[in-house]
Amino acid sequence: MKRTDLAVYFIMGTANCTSDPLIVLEESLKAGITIFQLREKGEHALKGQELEHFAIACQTLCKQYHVPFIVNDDVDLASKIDADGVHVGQDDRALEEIRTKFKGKIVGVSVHAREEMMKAVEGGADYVGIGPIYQTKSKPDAKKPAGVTFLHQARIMYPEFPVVAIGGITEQNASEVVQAGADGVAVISAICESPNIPATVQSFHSLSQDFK
Ligand code: 3NM
Repeated sequence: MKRTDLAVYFIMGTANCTSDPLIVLEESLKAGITIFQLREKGEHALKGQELEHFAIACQTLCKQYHVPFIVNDDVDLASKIDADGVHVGQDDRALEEIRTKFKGKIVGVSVHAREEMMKAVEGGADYVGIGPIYQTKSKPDAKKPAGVTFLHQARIMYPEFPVVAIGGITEQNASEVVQAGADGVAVISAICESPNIPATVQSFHSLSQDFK
């Protein structure tokens, strides 16, 4: 993958939307998000056939706009519907196993410290997600906000490796993470709760361009 693919990384599941999630996704795709991750979590999360149908509907929209479609955690679903990739955390299956299963696809890994970052890069990840940078209300079990210190170190350690920042990123604070070295921002609420999705996506885009 190219580092520019991470510029505006939209993450969403049905729990994150107050209106029709497919309409939110299409509006974001039209506005120019560069990559999309389906992250279906929470008490009322879709499961089984319903989840698969929803995932395929998201995937179909992403294909129309030539935007990579990534599935969070659910390696079996990603594989079954032939998603463009998977994103996994530190508690998910071993990276080596996933890398083998998703040959030629995008594999993203969440990392929080130097050792995790080294393991992800050596294990064949295509990109890493670093967070939470700021306080987030979208992930109840998120770690403590870490600010941009590690993000900045990660960029120094790996000048060319694709890195996206996540957690509490808004139009107001996004420039700080891009300045610290992120190739882009991964957001849930900034887009799901935006009163003007095209303007929000555009503001994230212009930041990544300013710092290139
Ligand atoms: N992962 P919002 S923070 C999905 O730190 C996710 O790894 C995180 O949502 C991590 O943009 C997070 O609304 C939630 O803060 C991001």
